[in-house]
Amino acid sequence: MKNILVTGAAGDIGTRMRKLLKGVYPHIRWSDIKTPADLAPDEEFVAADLSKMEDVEKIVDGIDGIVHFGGFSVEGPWDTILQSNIVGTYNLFEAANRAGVKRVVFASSNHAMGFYPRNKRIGINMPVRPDSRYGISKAFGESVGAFYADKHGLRVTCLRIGNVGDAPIDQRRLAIWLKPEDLVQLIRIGLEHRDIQFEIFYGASNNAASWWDNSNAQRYGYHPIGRADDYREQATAAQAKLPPDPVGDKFQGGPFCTAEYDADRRS
Ligand code: 15L
Repeated sequence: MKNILVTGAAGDIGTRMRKLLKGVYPHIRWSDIKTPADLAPDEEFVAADLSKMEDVEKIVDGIDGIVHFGGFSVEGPWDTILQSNIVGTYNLFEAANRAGVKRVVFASSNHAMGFYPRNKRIGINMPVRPDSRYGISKAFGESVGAFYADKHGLRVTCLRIGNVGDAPIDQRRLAIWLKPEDLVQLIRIGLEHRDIQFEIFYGASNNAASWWDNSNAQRYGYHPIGRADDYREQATAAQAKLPPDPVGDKFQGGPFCTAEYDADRRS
């Protein structure tokens, strides 16, 4: 992989990856709808609105592999999710396929599975249970990826990312924390491992409290170095300051499950 495109360059994860992926590939083109504030002079940046196919065609030109973080990264109104994540992700895969791109790493999310209860260990062979319009868009993106892999031979890796940060910040994040360096490992497996055709990995570090079976990623050599348990005390203290959330505390997706929740009104 020589020429890499990374979308979502101005977002939180994109900003971290701009530092950590520097020098890993000979040429990285960064893209986002807005220019990152801290863009370095040696970084190639091309602005694109993913909902516009002509923009997407420009950014994928000459690219071997894509890491797709772009789009709307939390719950939002339907039209925002529709344009940024549904139309945008479709455009990305369609343009990539037409341009002869070989691989795509798609940033999916734990919110595609958010309505599984926390006491259930889940793997990659269980039906999606999105907790939000955002989660639906991530499940959609995984389906689009599978379609382009199966029908057109694109090599696709979907990362169901938990929470990327310097440390887990509450009880839920003790289970789903992803150390940025571990995300780099997962991206590199997706872009480089010769056996990848279509795979789903959980984007989580080595977390004792994890509710995900990530053996599929381990099969491809993933060895996370982050250990959420090293931060247990501070995460537990931070959790103690939060108000109880009877819905969110029960489900893996946490507050994404709570927002607009009224399933109990029928009982
Ligand atoms: C996500 O998918 C979001 O992009 C991020 O902002 C966090 O909310 C994360 O999930 C999470 O579940 O903590």
